[in-house]
Amino acid sequence: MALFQDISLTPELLLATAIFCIVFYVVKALRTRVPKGLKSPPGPWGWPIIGHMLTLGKNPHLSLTKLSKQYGDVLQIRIGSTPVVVLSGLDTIRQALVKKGDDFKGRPDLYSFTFISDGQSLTFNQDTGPVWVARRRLAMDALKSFSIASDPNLLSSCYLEEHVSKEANHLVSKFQKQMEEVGHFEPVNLVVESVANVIGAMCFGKNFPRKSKEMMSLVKNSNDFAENVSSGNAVDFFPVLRYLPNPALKRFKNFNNKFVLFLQKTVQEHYQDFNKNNIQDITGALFMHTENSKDNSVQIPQEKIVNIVNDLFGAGFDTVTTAISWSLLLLVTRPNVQRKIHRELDTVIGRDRQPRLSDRPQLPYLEAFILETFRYTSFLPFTVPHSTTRDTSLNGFHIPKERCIFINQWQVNHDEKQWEDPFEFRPERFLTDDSTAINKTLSEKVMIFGLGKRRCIGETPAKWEVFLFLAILLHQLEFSVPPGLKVDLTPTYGLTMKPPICKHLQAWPRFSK
Ligand code: HEM
Ligand SMILES: *[C@@H]1O[C@H](CO)[C@@H](O)[C@H](O)[C@H]1NC(C)=O
Ligand SMILES: CC(=O)N[C@H]1CO[C@H](CO)[C@@H](O)[C@@H]1O
Repeated sequence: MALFQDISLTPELLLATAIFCIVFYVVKALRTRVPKGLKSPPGPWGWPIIGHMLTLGKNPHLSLTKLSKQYGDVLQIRIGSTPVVVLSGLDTIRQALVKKGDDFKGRPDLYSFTFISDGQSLTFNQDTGPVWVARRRLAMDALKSFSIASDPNLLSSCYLEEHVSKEANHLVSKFQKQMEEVGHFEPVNLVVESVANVIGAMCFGKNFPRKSKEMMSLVKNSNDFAENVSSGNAVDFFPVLRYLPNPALKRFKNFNNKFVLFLQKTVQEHYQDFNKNNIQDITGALFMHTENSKDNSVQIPQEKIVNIVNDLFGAGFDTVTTAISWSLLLLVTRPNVQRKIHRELDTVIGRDRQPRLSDRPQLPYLEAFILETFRYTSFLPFTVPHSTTRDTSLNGFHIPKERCIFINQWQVNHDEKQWEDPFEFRPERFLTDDSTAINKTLSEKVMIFGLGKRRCIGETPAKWEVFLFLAILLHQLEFSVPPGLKVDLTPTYGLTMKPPICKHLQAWPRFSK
């Protein structure tokens, strides 16, 4: 073995060996004790100090999907010195988040989370006790009442339909105005304004400052947020980055401060005209709850009631905007798919009236398109990180208390064991054999809203909102890009993954009104 003969015991080699041994024993000593009959989750070898940070790279959802093929559904990596368990596979994730929901419902103590909503966020705060349960319930009830619940006093079927119809028609005009003036447009900046107005109206009614510069600049800079609360964000795992000059962290803190200030101001203005006999929006419902809070079994501290609106507003505009932005780019790059949606709208709705929420069951192809957009883009590649609330086990692996858990939704949506040709965009896959309805079994395999105790509370309103926006836009317009233009669909990694900015979208009226 010539190779080994050449290596003599130089001082360098001795030193290197010594360091290796020390690191090895320290790491070994830090390993948690594993109960009998269980194993530690497997994973690749990681560098001292940085762990698997380099392995994660720019697209952690892709690199962790690759690792899951080698190490399985429950694997462990280290980011810096923090161990992280990564879950893949729909069955394994269901087992954790649904069957063992209480064990996996926690949130880790991450540095970036402490800046969100003054550290009081329902979504990012570590609390999972009775106060969190009561806040989550209150948020769900208030959201439901002022989005999807039917209200006999309204002309539309519900608040959501009223607000979305109005904003979608505005959006059609905005697109057309851009077409007349410039001949093309960048859609996201126009979409985000419309979507913010919808959640703004649900949260604050008439008190939402629709046209204020402050509001617009906030919603248009939401990338400062989404790119920095992602799973595997370096600042969360390498404390040293907090003390070095860090412009991205500064922007993130700045965004959060402005966001809370803006919402506080809007809430205060709203309180001036609060009338408990005429509740018209989510904030009103929350004010009402603070008044009645003495009769409730679990006392939620006053300041933690009204700031629930921060979570709802924050979760409500970026996600839905991202869904609609991806949809538009997929439509212009797949004219055949767009044609099929147009045909369905013409057959079912015709041209004498607008699409409504109640048309949804009769528009299965549009529904299949939305599901395929969720699956194919998986624009929330991971859920918000979870953590274990106690020592637990999964698939025979021991997972200790307070272990940070990443849930790889992207992997679930591209799993070759579940999907035929997962990398092809094909809405038809979700239709039943006769193409008249959605295959429910298959649609339930798409994972983008999480599962179990932390499942998104906005899932139903979000799905309805995306549906109605797209139905109204596509009923009136045909979208395209100039012939020959290459549209880049490479996403930027983050909590929500966005497509690259495209300034060349075009929209053409389908019929004169
Ligand atoms: C297409 C749009 C949306 C998607 C894809 C989405 C997805 C998600 C995901 C993946 C989570 C984290 C689940 C977990 O940690 O396991 C979440 C949490 C949450 N979402 Fe959504 N969401 C959307 C729209 C909305 C809307 C419109 C609202 C409210 C107006 C909302 C409110 C929330 C809240 C409050 C949480 C935190 C729940 C908790 O931590 O207990 N979401 N969402
Ligand atoms: C739904 O899809 C699954 C999997 O492709 C298939 O086995 C099943 O027959 C489909 N159901 C209907 C009603 O088309
Ligand atoms: C650490 C990190 O992900 N920083 C990102 C924060 O967001 C900005 C965009 O607003 C990115 O440029 C940073 O890379």
